[in-house]
Amino acid sequence: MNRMFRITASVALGFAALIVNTHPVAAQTGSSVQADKRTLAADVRAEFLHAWNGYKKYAWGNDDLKPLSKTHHNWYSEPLLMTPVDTLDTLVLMGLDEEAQKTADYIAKNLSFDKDISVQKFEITIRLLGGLLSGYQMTGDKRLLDLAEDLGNRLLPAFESKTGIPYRYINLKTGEVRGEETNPAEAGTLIIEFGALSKLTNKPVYFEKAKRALKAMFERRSKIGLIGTRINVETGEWTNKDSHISAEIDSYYEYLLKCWKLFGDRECKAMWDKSIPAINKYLADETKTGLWYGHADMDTGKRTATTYGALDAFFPAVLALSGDMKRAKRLQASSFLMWNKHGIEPEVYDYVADEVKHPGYPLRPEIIESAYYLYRYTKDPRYLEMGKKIFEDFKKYCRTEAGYASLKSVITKEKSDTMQSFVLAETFKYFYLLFAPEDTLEFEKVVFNTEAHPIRATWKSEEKD
Ligand code: DMJ
Repeated sequence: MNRMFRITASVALGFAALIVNTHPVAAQTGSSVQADKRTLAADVRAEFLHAWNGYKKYAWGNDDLKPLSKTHHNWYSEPLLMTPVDTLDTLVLMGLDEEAQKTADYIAKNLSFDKDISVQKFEITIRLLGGLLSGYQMTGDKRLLDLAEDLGNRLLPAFESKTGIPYRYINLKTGEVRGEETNPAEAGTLIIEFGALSKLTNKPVYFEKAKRALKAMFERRSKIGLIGTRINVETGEWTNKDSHISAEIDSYYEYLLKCWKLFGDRECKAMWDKSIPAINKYLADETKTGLWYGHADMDTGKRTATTYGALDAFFPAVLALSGDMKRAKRLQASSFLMWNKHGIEPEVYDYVADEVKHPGYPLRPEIIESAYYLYRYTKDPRYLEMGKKIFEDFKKYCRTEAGYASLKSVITKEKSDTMQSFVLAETFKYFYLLFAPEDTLEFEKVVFNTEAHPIRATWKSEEKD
């Protein structure tokens, strides 16, 4: 188990034992939240198990748990085991080795991609391809890599458009594509997974296709260096020119930077280096409450909206990873301000009007992901305090008898009947990693995909400076 990450089963189990016997380190640390770290990690792990066991009891073998009705939800006409695949590496990281072993066995025996269903390439890539690859790296179970390769091959025809920008949907059995209109996030958030697949199978084709798609998107940036929200994969024309770091664009930027970090690819670094000044010039917004990132027209740079939201909260992590700690810290402070307005962050918030625009909260991880990065880089206990407050609110408002439920409204706190797989893949993982001992995962040696699956470059990096 977990050979590639050098967290052997015994070390992981040793950690499990440590968090039961709490406190010897606590007395020496000074800060109270530092002292609480082990207790918090144990609490996160217990709550993760509560949600995972709810999925197992009421939804096993299906994609997601419906935490209020205690039933299940499948994305397509047949399940693709979204939750087990997305959760596997969290089980390993939490030292739940027996559970991880059983889950890996179940996936290997029951998951088949030979299905006549048209799937959303982006979601399948970040959740399933990413989950299978990190699961393989952590367990050494070759069956997971074989599944990943089969899936990668089935997704490849989606790249066959005139521009090289992939179609949004592809039939897993027939290879038939649809969805000519796509967005930068869906088209440009593929290279970690496809690139890692290339490196692990020694077949360059996956990396090449994903890189071509990323470049095709970058090359269509405006004269002032911004990209839009929607694009036609056949014509390469923008169909929506709203520019921002939010939904439909967000992880495109994340992957420009991470492509360089994981593969040492200098072209990716150059694309990031050329993109970030435009983001900071036209999208960054200084207000009396701090630093935010809003919306602007991609051609003129003119401000079109002063909204930020739960998804945008990934950006402090990316800024920190790029070395821009100053903006990262300031933006994280703004995310936390947004969180505290109602004790849970809304999907969309107008930072000038101080008004919630979209009140839902689907249990998103981004704010805690950023707290984790900032804590790892600064060791400043304020990020532990932040994580503790977020976790307490998360438990208070979202916990149900069967697991955790999204909120219809962060204002009324009314719940809705969904618990997406990213809750177990990302939200609980980042909470846990924030509080757990640092050697739980070698942060500096992995690159997380956008679904929080850590990928480690076990191959020789070719170019990195
Ligand atoms: C996840 O599937 C990924 O983090 C994606 O990049 C954005 N949306 C969800 C989590 O909010």
